[in-house]
Amino acid sequence: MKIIEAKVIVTCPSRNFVTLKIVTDEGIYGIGDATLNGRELAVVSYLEDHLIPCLLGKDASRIEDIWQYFYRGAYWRRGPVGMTAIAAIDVALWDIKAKAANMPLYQLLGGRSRDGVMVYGHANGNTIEETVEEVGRYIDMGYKAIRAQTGVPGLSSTYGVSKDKLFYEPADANLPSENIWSTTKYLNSVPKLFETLRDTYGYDHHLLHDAHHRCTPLEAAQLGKSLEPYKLFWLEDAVPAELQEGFRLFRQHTTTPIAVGEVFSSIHDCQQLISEQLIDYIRTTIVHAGGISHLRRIAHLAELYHVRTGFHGATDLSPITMGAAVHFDTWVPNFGIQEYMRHTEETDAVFPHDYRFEEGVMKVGEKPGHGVDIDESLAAKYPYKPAYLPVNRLEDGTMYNW
Ligand code: CS2
Ligand code: MG
Repeated sequence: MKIIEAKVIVTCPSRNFVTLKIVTDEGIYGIGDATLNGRELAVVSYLEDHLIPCLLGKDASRIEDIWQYFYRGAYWRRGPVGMTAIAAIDVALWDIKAKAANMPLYQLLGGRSRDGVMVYGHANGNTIEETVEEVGRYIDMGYKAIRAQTGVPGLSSTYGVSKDKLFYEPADANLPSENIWSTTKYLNSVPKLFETLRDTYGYDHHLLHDAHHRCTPLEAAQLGKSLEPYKLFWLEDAVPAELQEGFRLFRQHTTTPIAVGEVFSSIHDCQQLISEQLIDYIRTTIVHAGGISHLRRIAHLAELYHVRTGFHGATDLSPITMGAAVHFDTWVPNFGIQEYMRHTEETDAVFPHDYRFEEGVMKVGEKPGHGVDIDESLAAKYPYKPAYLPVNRLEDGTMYNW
């Protein structure tokens, strides 16, 4: 089965998405997500100028060999741009193989381990009262797990609090907008949010929180300890994880479960975190961590150390990634939870799919492949729009983590 065409489709229904479509000489095609929020065109060029010329003519059935060819062959290994490009090829080839076998992707991976995959939604508000109300809305929508983010008193903006409640898109300007941050103000306000949520709704629902890379290990330890009474499902991205051993200081002080990894692009970014059991959930995602072939390696390593999956699933990951992730989640033995930020109607129209949300879980479809397609003529109606993620400064002007 020869690859005779590979093209990159850039579209912007509500936000930018990059898609790779691979066509074979047997008329079967597959699609993969290549979206890297705020750096989309870097991946477009990496694919069009460097990978696609080497891809044409290859045997589409040789998924692993092609993955190794582009990983080892790049010489300059790892990193979000290269691994997102490789991921797009990998997912498109798995889509093709499953279609050729006439089976849904989860069957090709090893069959069902569960009927539905538990997902969590994003509730946010400018104040604790607004956020508590939003969490109630997600409970009414049937969610069993809800992430809660709220404004920080004294700060004009913060991560995770959006203008539009249901659809949070952080890439909000054609040049980076500047946010101001204070970890002290943040640490003083978060525990009150979860105390209020537990007082209001009790302990029947999972609550999650994303600290979005804003703490040092000691600050994360303080935060984790302060949240222990509220029994979070996880505290996410509390510390930037370049220094994996830094999580030892965080881990030793708190029993609040730890999740990290949405910005990771390979197993090497999390090997120590997993093997030293410094985390409970790994957040790597199909689109940014080398595709299904590499994510399987990460999930198998995690399984050895009691670490479960908790894949990233924000709106800047296309429905292709969501579809492939729900297949992966349906199979993977050490499944934890799947993030599910709803895409807009325009996005869903460009990417028709058969996964569906039912009473707090996501159900996978039975169509051959990952069950997601792209409507190219509709995609063409939404040209690329430059959009940057915000940057963050401390109150004294110091550049900080967004
Ligand atoms: C967030 C994301 O969903 C999450 O956990 O960390 O919204 C993240 O900010 C975006 O994906 C960045 O593009
Ligand atoms: Mg996050």
